[in-house]
Amino acid sequence: MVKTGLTFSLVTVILLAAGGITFSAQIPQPQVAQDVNPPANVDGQRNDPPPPGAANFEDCADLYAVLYWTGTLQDGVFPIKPESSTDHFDVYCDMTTDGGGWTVIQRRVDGRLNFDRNWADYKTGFGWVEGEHWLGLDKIHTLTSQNSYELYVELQDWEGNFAHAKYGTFSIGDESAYYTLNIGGYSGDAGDSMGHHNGRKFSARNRDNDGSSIYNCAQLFSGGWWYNNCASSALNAAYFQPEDYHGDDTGPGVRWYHWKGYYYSLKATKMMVRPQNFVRKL
Ligand SMILES: [Ca+2]
Repeated sequence: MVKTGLTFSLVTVILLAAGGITFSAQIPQPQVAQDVNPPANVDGQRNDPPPPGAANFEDCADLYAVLYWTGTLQDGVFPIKPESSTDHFDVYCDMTTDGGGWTVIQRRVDGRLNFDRNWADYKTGFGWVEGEHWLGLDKIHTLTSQNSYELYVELQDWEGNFAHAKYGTFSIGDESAYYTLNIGGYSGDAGDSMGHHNGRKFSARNRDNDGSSIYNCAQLFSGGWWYNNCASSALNAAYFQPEDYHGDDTGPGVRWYHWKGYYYSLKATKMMVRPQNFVRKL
């Protein structure tokens, strides 16, 4: 009984500390997917309304403390609402990697989702929150402009190896600034393959804002990115099964140059963001 009382009072403190959360607010429950992706012919974003009484968590880090103190901490899909956003939207929360609290903004797992898309799709987002997904440049801007954020990039090759790159600084401009990338403070074991793209505008196949006067890099790589001339990283690029990929004979694939070189196409990628002050908040 003492333990239960203690737990409840801690929850109470957390809820009160979070501010603005009434006791009628529900603790969001993850929407557990049976499959990591829906069938390949389904292509659209979830647009479910938030659960009744859903509290306004501005990102997965904000949600982390409540799930932690209620003993319900797990990865999954949750509705969030950044400060300047008018609506809730679903995101995938990684609550386990490197201390958790990460809001996923990009994920590839098996190549079934087409990333060779125009500006409008990169702006609004596409795919499935629980599977292959691009959150959307407007939402990434909204997230990363409400606080100081860091970025975690997780990579997997076809031999079962993982590597990661962490950036202590990450934000992107708004559309009028072409979603310009601001990134720095690398650490990790994958090598710094996004530093080359710092300060670059975003490009998609119908919007060439890259640093090459010769190429349309987004068309060359078949995916949108903050291309320079052209890329030491390109995580939205054309996806290949290993039997279909033959190095520079095939062309660029899902690239992270400082880990695997220019002509290796990765199996899986995940990009996710978290406020820089996340650890200090707990
Ligand atoms: Ca160009």
